[in-house]
Amino acid sequence: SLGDDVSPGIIGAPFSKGQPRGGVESGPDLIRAAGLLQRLQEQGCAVKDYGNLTFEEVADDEPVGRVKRARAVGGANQRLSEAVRAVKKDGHTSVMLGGDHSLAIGSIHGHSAAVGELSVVWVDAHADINTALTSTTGNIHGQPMSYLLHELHAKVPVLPNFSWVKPCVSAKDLVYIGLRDVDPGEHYILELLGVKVFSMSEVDKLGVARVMEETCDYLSTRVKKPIHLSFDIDAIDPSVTPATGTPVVGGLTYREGVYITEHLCQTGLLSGVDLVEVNPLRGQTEQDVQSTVSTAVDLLLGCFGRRREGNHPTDYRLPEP
Ligand code: Z70
Ligand code: MN
Ligand code: MN
Ligand code: MN
Repeated sequence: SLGDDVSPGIIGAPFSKGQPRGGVESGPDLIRAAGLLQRLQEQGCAVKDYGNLTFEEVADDEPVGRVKRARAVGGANQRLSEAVRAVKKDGHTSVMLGGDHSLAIGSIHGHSAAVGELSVVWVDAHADINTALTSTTGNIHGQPMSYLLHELHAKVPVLPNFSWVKPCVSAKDLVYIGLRDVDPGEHYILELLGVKVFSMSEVDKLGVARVMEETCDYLSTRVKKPIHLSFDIDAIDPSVTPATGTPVVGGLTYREGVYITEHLCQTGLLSGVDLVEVNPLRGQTEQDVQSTVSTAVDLLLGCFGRRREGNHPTDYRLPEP
């Protein structure tokens, strides 16, 4: 089966301080409890679970300008960056289970530290590219791409516990899919840098198959770089994945989400994955939480060779009568 040449290395990052709502730190354990590891093994993946990271409490983490909990976010991401780098050096495709989306700072930084230049596919309702100075909320989960892009380096102040962060992604190597809630400062940045964006309008216009073809054509016009997929569960429509901090109407269907992961898997270039912003405390019912978590699992299975037509083991033999 397709899964057997890729080996996911799973890191849990139970961290929520990039945004104000508790609950998102339960994401890693919930996604595991829904059977992620067993189901990856069943489809032929040699999966390794590195467990959950632990994060230091930070006393006196006072706002820096408008930015909230900078010291905690900086420290957690430094730890995550080292962990992702180690998982990549062990030969795995890194899988970071969040936690909130501020964790993409450490995940992408560590991935790039191990393998060099990356392509980044960011699937999200939001662009998460505010700088510390354009952000109106001060929540760092709305800012991670600003710390990672070379082109924004001069526009980003160095926050406490952020001095280790070095920009490692070029704007031409970034593609967004699923946007539908973009702040004015973010829209300005996207246009200024000429970032490739497939908002929900483009998904409607082109269909997801053409969006993925164009995404991969765009990213491979120069050299084929390893791909980092950063998937915010709020990219999917809240009718399917309601248990998340900031649901936005008009999102990707379950099938569009799964198709994105299948297509990226088939490139053979998928080298790191984030699955973030699953928050069980934001679901109204148990069914809300279950639907959100099982969608997260299915997106991850799609990243590692699951085919909807069915997978079969390579040693399958028909029973003789
Ligand atoms: C807004 C901000 C955001 C997720 C909200 C929202 C960002 N642009 N991201 N929920 N997952 O705060 O910067
Ligand atoms: Mn989002
Ligand atoms: Mn525009
Ligand atoms: Mn996000």
